[in-house]
Amino acid sequence: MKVGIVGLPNAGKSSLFNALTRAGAEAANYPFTTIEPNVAVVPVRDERLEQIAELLGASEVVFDTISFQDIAGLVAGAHRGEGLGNRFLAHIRETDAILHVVRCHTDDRVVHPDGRVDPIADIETIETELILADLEQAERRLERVRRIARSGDRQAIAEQAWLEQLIEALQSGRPARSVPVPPDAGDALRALGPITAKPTLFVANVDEDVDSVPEAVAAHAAAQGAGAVAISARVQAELAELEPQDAAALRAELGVAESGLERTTRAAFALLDQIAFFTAGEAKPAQSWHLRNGLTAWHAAGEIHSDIQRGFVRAEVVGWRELLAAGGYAGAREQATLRLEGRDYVMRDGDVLTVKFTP
Ligand SMILES: Nc1nc2c(ncn2[C@@H]2O[C@H](COP(=O)(O)OP(=O)(O)O)[C@@H](O)[C@H]2O)c(=O)[nH]1
Ligand SMILES: [Mg+2]
Repeated sequence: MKVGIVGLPNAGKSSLFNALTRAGAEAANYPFTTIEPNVAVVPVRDERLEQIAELLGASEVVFDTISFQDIAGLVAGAHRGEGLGNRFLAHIRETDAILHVVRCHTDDRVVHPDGRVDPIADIETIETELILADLEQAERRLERVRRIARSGDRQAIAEQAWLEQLIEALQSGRPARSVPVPPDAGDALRALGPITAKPTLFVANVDEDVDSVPEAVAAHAAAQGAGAVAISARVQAELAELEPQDAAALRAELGVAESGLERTTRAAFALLDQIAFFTAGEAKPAQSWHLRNGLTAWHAAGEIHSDIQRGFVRAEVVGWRELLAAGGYAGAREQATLRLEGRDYVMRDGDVLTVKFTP
């Protein structure tokens, strides 16, 4: 899963990126990977998995990862190529979700590009750029699809109708997510990849002594069906630089919720409607995985390995709490909290899964 971090210059994107990256490095047993200076693959720490690993005597703990990209350079006029805008917009198009960092803190030592602190105006500046970028892309796509539609291709005809509606919406400032794709238009959404249809999480970069999302930002997010979390990017970045004990001491002193970053990563997963499941056994790695909510044991097997999915026979499933309560798999079997399930079993968040398969 790839998440792009956007926001105006000085909003706090790099601070958040650094905090997420270093915290991830700290949580992992292995070094995180930096693909490019602005891309980091971060393990998603999950205490449930740590408990399971300890209980079962796992050989190691392997957290699922999430990749963050710090996308700088988004300014008013980016869709026209201002400040290398087009290149940055191309990066955003490749992400699964967007973290939109909004400056809410009032530290006047940090320069604001427009010389004032106005979170809603800032959000609108960014959203306008994203909408205009989508508009340009949609118009280009429409030209191509029109030509195909003329030959009578049904799917192209449906896609053309959708694109025309979409263009109208974008022109009046509404995001692409407000125009659903008709089922007969095939993979039109993937073909276009509109930025304003991506799930978005607003990150309110608040003053150190604030722990809630400003009302106006919360209302804006809610109106869009987006999430919102509050964080002090600077405090989180500073904490992430410290040794764990020192960080804990500073946190206590500042009264900062330890879960600031975890809250953000978790919110990002919830935003994408993902659930976590685990695989674990004695002297084997304990691993966490993610899967779209509503998918089945068969899909979960595919996350682990395509061979396991192909040879799927049945699944043994137990909730993480029940597994802990029973003291292990044997106990869970006795208490009948460990169940045999078929391929169509719908996975639940926190399930511990063992797939029986024929190689
Ligand atoms: N007081 C305060 N300063 C912050 C906060 N977050 C970021 N900054 C400062 O604002 C400046 C710009 O932050 P940066 O993360 O580089 O912003 P970017 O341009 O969006 O990447 C830096 O000097 C940060 O230290 C915050 O929560 N509070
Ligand atoms: Mg930056």
